[in-house]
Amino acid sequence: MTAFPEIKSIPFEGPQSKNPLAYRYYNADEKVEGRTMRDHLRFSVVYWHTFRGTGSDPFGPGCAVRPWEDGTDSVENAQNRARVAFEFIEKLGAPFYAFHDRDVAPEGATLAETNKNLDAVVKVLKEEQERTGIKLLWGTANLFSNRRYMHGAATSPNAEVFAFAAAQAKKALEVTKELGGAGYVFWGGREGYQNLWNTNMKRELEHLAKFLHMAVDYAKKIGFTGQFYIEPKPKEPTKHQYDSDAAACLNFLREYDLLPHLKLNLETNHATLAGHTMQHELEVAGAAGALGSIDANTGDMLLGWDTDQFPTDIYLTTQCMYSVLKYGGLKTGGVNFDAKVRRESFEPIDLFYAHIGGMDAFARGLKIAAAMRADGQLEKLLKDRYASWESGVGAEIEAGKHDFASLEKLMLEKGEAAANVSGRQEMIENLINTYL
Ligand code: XUL
Ligand code: CO
Repeated sequence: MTAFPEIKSIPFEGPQSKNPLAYRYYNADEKVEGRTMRDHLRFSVVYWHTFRGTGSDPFGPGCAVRPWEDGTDSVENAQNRARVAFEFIEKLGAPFYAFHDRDVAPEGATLAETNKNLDAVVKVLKEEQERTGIKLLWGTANLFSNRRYMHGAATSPNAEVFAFAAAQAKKALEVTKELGGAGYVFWGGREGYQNLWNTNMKRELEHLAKFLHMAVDYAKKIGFTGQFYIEPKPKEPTKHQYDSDAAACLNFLREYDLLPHLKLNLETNHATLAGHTMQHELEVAGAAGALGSIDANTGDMLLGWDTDQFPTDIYLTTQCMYSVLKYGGLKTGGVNFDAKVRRESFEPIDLFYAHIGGMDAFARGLKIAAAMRADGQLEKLLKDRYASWESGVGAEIEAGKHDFASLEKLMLEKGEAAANVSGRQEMIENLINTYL
């Protein structure tokens, strides 16, 4: 049985190709800065959108055509879907995938039954990983869909909900380890608030930190050595999510001694919801040594919500890959397409078009970013802009040789600071366009 009989595999045909089912830029074995595109980009397909997305929205039910689904929530259907997922990822040629526990297997009536269902599907995932060589980029627990999590999971006012979430995360960690996952993600889910009158924020944040420490401790106990990530998002589903942006996450991690254990998984549409660019979020994380992984997607500038569209904007992917290269490349992380096809794109083949477009856009962004770095003009302009810090008083300040009094003395002697130099923003933006 094949779910995508019309596709053998997606070939690389080069920029001249007119074949919509071929890569024009993503050439897995091609080297950029001495490393293959496969290793730079570490593309990953998400299970939740690509295999569980139905195209439902607040105005109507799902309408996606998925012939392999039998319409039941059985373990058997989930196992079959897992095989279809691997057929898709293999034909696409992506090296990784990512999932939530509840994407892959149905919930049972009790926690024990749910864990049993999960084990039955994980068995198939493992077989398929071994058959195809596709690896798990990261696992995570869905701690937000079930009604028990209506007030949050680790930040719930109901202590038994915290306990249930801990049990669920424990199992998800075990499963991630079992599948050799390179990482494990915590996204806030409903960890936030709708109304501060009924919320003890300090207590909730302490509980969230405790939860993360328990995860770190348990990983150590079972020998899970994958990277932990926290994924910032400012709103949706709560009006204020505690992990609102990269800076808020870093502050939280630092405050509760978690910074050595977690890096950031940055998502483009979450950055825009936070009123930032993705480039901003990448720079904030990179500067703190916490750039971990990317949830690649894009929002729609005319819509204010998390539309999770596939990224096709070369300017955006260039910015992403420039920052990634600048901070030493993706290590345990990857370019994970946390993106869904539009409701109107209801056919299975649309899943291919969507991923091909995203992968080509990132491959192109990688090549452009590498060309910018090889050329060195931007780097030089940046260096020149800070030239005053290379010697004299700038170098002395950086070396800790000054205080307010000594700087006052210097400026009283000089009377005025040296003249400023133009920021050259327009010239630099024009320069960037020459590489595109
Ligand atoms: C939600 C979101 C999640 C996380 C994993 O907006 O991005 O899918 O990536 O829980
Ligand atoms: Co995400």
